[in-house]
Amino acid sequence: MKNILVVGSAGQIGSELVLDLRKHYGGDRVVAGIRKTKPSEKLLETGPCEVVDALDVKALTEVVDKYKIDVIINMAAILSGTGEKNPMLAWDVNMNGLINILELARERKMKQVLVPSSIAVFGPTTPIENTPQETILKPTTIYGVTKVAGELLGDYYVKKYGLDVRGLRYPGIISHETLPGGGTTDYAVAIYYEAIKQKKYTCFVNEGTRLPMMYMPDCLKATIDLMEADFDKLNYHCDYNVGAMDFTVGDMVESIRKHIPEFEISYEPDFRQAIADSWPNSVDDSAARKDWGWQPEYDLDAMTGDMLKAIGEKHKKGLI
Ligand code: AKB
Repeated sequence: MKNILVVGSAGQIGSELVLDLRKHYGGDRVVAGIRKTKPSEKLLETGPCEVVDALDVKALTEVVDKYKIDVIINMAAILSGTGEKNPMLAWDVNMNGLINILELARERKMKQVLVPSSIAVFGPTTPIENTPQETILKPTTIYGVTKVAGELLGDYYVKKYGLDVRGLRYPGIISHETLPGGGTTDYAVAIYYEAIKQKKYTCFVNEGTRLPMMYMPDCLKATIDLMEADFDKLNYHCDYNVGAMDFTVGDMVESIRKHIPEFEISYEPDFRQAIADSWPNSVDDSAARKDWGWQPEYDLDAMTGDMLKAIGEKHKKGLI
């Protein structure tokens, strides 16, 4: 049996991952680590919640010992947009937070650490279409720099200490439960909320911007599938490409108009356009498919139907 701590449980992925992990492993075996924000009712009702900041080693160690944690999932990160506004903060949270977790996992001989990476490891000189698993990693954002360093650091702990560290390169993640914060791909969530609320949206990247994206149910599946994969079958550790779908903003508009024909869009690209332009259009995830059976389920239209339904219900109840 595993005792899991999710650091960054209030975030877009963490908040849903904790609930999914609790279904798989049992509520009391999955501790939601929250830094400042008040945990949601769902998190509080389904299992333990503790204040955890990866930069506070003493408090982190106390929680790990209290719950006999042997698996840590580190979902705490400063994303690409916020990172460009505050590079030192991004370095501190993304690198010092990570090494604190890896060191504690090494000292306590933990079973596993999951360290998410991102398509932000790629840069303008990386092949843009069907980006290979092994390729040029020269990002132009501080977030990307920390993600490349994080992948290498995780791999180092695997080789040097025999610690089981794993990670996947998330594309933009789209969900309706918790809003993302500070990322470049946030437009792909905001567009659905504004389609329901205002029937119009001003997008901060242009119509032709194409990026790899994934719907949250696939993101949760990828994360848990990788956690469960047989270590001996892994040819990579902290850097698996995972694809699901890729589309332009224009494609999203078309998909939304199948449900809301009057939806209007305008474009005011800002500094995040250059970040989006430096990332791939699509990724080659054949290594993930081969090594641990990765298989996404959702395409753009299936996701759009689901997103609009869920956000529409929240809107009707006056929750947004
Ligand atoms: C971001 O946009 O910064 C993130 C990511 C792709 O890692 N969503």
